[in-house]
Amino acid sequence: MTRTIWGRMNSINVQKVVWAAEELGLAYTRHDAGMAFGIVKTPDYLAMNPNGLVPVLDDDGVVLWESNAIVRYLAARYGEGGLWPRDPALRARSDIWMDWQTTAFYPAYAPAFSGLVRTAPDKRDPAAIEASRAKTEPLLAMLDRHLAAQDYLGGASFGIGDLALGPTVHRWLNMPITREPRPHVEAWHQRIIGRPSAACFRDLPVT
Ligand SMILES: N[C@@H](CCC(=O)N[C@@H](CS)C(=O)NCC(=O)O)C(=O)O
Repeated sequence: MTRTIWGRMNSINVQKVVWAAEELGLAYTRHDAGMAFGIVKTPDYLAMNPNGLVPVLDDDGVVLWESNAIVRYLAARYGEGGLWPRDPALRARSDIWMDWQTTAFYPAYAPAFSGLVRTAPDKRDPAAIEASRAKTEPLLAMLDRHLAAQDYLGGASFGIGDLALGPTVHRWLNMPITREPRPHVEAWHQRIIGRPSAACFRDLPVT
């Protein structure tokens, strides 16, 4: 049995997958790939992921890409009754946040992140950064209201939604930007990064 993850650890999408493997107690080997590490446009890599992005998982011959699909696969295969609740309604309540991370939160916050963290000060576009901040805050307000009533995104237990959204919110809370106080989001963030499995990303610099 071999399990391999490709992807650099400063990618939130790689963090999701590595965190899921850690949470499930799975053994794996990780190879850096993407950005400065290259690899993602080589023929061998494109044969695994024609999209040419990280992460990729090879779970003993089951080769997958798209981070949320990988997290769902790992949870379904190795976390039945835990990360993958048997009740479809319970599962779906956490799953909602995986799609929300990809379709709502990520597009809103990404320009601010790439502007403030991955762009040299003299090349930054302050208007784009401010527009991104202004789009992200209402989403955090909504998240804060949701988390006022429950400890985890899907309800009373840590789940796939927390795994998928956690690294992005962790980044937001650790990047150099002015933020509105969000007490329930901040308490949830502390709760999820306090899990032993979160050691794989919580202390890494935001780069
Ligand atoms: N929807 C994809 C997005 C994958 C993606 O955008 N990956 C980025 C890193 S977060 C990437 O590969 N960037 C190019 C690179 O690292 O070379 C997923 O969730 O896996």
